[in-house]
Amino acid sequence: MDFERLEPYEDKVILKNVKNFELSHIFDCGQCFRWNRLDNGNYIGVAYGKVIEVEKQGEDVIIYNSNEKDFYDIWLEYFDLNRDYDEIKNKLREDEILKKSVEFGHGIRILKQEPFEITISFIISANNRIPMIKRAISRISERWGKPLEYKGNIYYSFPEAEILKNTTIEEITACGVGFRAKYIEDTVNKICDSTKYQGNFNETDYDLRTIKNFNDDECHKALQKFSGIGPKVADCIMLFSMQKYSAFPVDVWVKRAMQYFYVVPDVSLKKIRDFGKDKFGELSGFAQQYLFYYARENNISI
Ligand code: 8HG
Repeated sequence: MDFERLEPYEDKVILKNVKNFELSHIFDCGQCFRWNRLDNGNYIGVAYGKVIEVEKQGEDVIIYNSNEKDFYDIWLEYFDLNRDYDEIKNKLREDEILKKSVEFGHGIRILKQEPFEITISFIISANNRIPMIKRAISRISERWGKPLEYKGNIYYSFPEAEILKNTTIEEITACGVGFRAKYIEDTVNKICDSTKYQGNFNETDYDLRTIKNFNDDECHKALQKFSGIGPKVADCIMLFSMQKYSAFPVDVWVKRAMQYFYVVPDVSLKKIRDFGKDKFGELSGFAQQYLFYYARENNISI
C-alpha cells in the first residue's frame, strides 16, 4: 500500500504520507483525457460519475468533493493505491537503461479507469493528438453526459453506452472525432447488443465485462474484434481499464524511446511490441508508461 492512513472529513479526504504519487506524472503521462490542471497546480477531473479536485501538499494528497465512502468505493482502486510502486520501480530499475525514465516519471500510477469510456477514448486516440482527443471526449460528455456541479462550475460524466446508442454518426462527427465516428457507432452498437445477454450462456465476446475477465492475450484479441481497434489501441484499453499489465502499447513515442534507449532497429510496431513484452514481461505496461512519459515530455528524437 502506498499511503499510511486516511483522514476523512465532510467533503474531502486527506491521505497521509503517500508514496509514488505526483499529480503531473499521473495525469499528464498519456493514460487519461479528463483531467485538467489548475493555475495552483491542483487537478480537477471526472471519473465514475463524480467530479473531484486533487491536491498534493507535502507528502499528503487531498481529494476534494469526496468522502470516506467514495474513497473506499472508488478512489482507492482508481488510483491503484493498494499497489506498492517501489517494488515495481525497483524491478524495472534493474534495467540500467530504464532507470532514467523511471526516475523522471517516479510519481506515475496506472489508473483503473472505466472500460467503456476508455474504449471509446482510445478509438478516438488513433492517429490523433492528445489535445484534440481531450477536446472530442469533452464535447461528447457535455452533449450526452450527466451534469455535475462543483464550486459553481458544471462538469459532465462520460455518457453510458445506451445513451450513445441513440445518437447519429453526424452528431458524433460534430464532436470532432472525424472518420472515427463510424467506429464509435459500430462499437457502441456491439457493446449494447452484447449486454442484452448478460447472465446467459449466450454472452458474446463483445461484452466488456466478459472481455475484462479474459487472460491478457485473449483480451488483446477480443478487443480487436471491434472496428477501429488495432493492436496499439487494444493494448491501451487493456492496460488503462482492465488491469492487464503485460500490455505494451507502441505508438510513435514508445517506438522512438525504444530506438533511442535500446538501439532497436527501425522495425515494425509489432516487432517493437514483441521486443518490449519479452524484455519487461508482466511489468511491460508500467515500463511503457515511464518510457512514453519520458519520450513525450523530453520530445526525444532519434
Ligand atoms: O499512454 C499512452 N501510451 C502510448 N503508447 N500511446 C498513447 C498513450 N496515450 C496516448 O494518447 N497515446 C497515443 O499517442 C495516442 C496518440 O496516437 C499519440 C499521442 O502522442
